[in-house]
Amino acid sequence: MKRDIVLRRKETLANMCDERARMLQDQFNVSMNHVHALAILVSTFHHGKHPSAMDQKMFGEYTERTAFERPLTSGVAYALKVLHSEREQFEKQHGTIKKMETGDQTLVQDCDPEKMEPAPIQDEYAPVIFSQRTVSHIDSIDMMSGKEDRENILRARATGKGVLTSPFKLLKSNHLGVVLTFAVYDSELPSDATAEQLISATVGYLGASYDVPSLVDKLLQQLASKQTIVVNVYDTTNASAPITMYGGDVVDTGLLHVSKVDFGDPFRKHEMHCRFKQKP
Ligand code: WA2
Repeated sequence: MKRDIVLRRKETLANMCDERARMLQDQFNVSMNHVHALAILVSTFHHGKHPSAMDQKMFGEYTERTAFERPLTSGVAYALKVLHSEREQFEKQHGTIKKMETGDQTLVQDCDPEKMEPAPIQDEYAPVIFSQRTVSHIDSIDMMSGKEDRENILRARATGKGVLTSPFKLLKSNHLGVVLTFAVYDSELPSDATAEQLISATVGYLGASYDVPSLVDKLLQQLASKQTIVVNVYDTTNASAPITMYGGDVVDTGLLHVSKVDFGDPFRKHEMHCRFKQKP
């Protein structure tokens, strides 16, 4: 009898956890597909037309009106690939390329574009030229001057796939988040293109940021399960050093169920951990 109850409890927890993990994965997948489509939009109307048929006003309006298509994202932006030899020309047209400040961004004045420093000399840069209003604070910032963004840009353009950062503190946010990046290429590339071909055909990077805690909260709230179970989401890419993406310190209440979450980047691994709030 007691064993039956324990078994039932275990099953209930597993079902609730798997359902939530699948919802999170599905919503992420939906928004990833739309971010991919935005990369094609920029390729078609900004790089595919001379002169460009796109500007900040159009990008801002379009991304605002289609925000419902990208659940869990806090904003999207487009950064241009600029070589050092092109910097002067670029800055004449778009203004100074700014360095990403990785200090205490909780202070709003630290993000004041007037007070931000020019990017130091590099081989190349990735300044943001178009942004959704919700992330307009990254306008003109060289995304290659941030460690996580830079790694994402390099991996996105060499693979041609959508890639994810590990969780890190986003600019102007107090939470951990992740960034999804798609490279934009100047020509249709063969499906067997080499990394070198992909890198040299790159013209820019379309990225989306995910403020994970607030967005996962919103998702779980819809399920009215907050009274019953406690959910944590981890980046387990480095199995011996998991990074918390969502949830607080764990309190051991006995049962634990682990559901896999696939965010579509085979380089990263994620798990959802679920526990009952109360001991039986
Ligand atoms: N977007 C928003 N907030 C951020 C951030 C970011 N990256 N990085 C740190 N805080 C334009 O991959 C190209 C977006 C980067 C894309």
